[in-house]
Amino acid sequence: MTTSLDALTTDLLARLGVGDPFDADGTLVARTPVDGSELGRLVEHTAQDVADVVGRSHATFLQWRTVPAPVRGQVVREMGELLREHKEDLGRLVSIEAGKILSEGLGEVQEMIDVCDLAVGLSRQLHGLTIASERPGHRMMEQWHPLGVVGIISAFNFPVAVWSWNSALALVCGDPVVWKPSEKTVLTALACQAIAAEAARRAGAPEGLVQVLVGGREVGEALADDPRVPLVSATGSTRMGKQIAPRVAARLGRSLLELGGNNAAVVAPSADLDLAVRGIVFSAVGTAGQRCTSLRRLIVHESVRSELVERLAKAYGTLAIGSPLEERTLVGPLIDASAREAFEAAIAQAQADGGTLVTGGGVAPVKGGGQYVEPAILDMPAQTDVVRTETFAPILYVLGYETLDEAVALHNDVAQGLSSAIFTSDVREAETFVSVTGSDCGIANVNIGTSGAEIGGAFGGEKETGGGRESGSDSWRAYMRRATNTINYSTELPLAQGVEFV
Ligand code: UN1
Repeated sequence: MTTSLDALTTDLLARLGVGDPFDADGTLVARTPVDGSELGRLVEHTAQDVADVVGRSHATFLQWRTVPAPVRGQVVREMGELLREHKEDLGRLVSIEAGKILSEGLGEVQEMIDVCDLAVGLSRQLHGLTIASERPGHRMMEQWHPLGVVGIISAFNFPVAVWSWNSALALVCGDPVVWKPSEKTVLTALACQAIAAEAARRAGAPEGLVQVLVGGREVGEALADDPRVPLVSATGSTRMGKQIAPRVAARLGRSLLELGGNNAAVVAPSADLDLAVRGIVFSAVGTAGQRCTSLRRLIVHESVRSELVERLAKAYGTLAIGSPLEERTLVGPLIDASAREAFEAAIAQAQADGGTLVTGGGVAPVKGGGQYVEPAILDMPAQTDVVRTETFAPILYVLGYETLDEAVALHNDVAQGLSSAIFTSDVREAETFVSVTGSDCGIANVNIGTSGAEIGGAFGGEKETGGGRESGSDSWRAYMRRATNTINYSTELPLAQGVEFV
């Protein structure tokens, strides 16, 4: 099938240094959610290919780990430079392949550039502690050493940024990466691989620091099972995490999990509603509700509930739904038909539970074969099972509360624990929400939405979100192994804990 999107994609891939990745005999069909059309077919890797790729990656590791960390940082610096040069092309490819609007596609590439900058700085700061020894003439210290091959499994919705959080850090930490992207976004992964290869060439680093595996579940499982991969960083649904984590654990490997969210915002009576409406609309509708940080539940004080719902419905009415490549569009397509079916089924269930559909909920009248829907708001009488389930689509459930304790209890009464927010002008409420008795999430914000985190903080969440932390702060430690060294520079051999022996 030939469409202009085909031609545009081919052109973008060429500019990004990918060449022609397609093979008519391939079993993996690359599609664009913009109109559902086929972009080309790719050959999938086998379990044997995974073993070969991991073997090559491990050989690269043995070399890469001896390169001083600040020198390793040069590859990531070149990656950041290349991403700046190719921001427009890669951002557009993300829009075509994942369906997010162009501004968000570009934002995703900016997120990659930001994390590269962070990692370059980190390459001179991968430090351990010196610790006072209880024994005379002894010193204790810790060193952080490269860990080994890092396996990355990523999702369609942030096809490039989440990979860069992992790979920019892994590379400076001395670890090559083997990456299994979502089958829905292989082309952007190949573009990143080409950029990483060029960065390595410019920095004079070894080849094969970043390798991509094309395929589905079998490929992911082979990667998770390989003992030469000490860390598997997996982003996706809780269901996927529950399949991958036990496999990695069975060989006592480590996993870094960033799984589902069911993010809520509390809106207090003192909230600045103008600001709240803007924050809520971006978090609930941005990326067509397909971020792990998307806002799915709104817990509103009864005194502002009807006014807020009315204002949100009005704001939803102004959102342009359509091709993500058109400048005025704010809501692009869902990734595929099964996402649209899940959207419809959740809305039907919420209504059966007594919810009132305030706005949206239907299929949007957009021409072509894409899965475009009208973002929905449902006013709910209670937090029923469907509200407690993450549906990866633009559905916002509204719940009411009377006391902050009640709001926090409702907030935390879900299986997931990724992101959260409170809109309030009351410092006591704000501090309570982010305190130990408040939100139980990995991310808790005040007067901003649940999505759109900066890379400087540690990103991730608790409970069924999986407990991992990626990107900023001290997340780099997950990609290294810590060695504790006790050094005796005396002529005696005192034993710790006062033990006497020979
Ligand atoms: C994701 O959806 O998996 O905080 C990542 C955000 C983005 C990252 C989302 N910076 O919304």
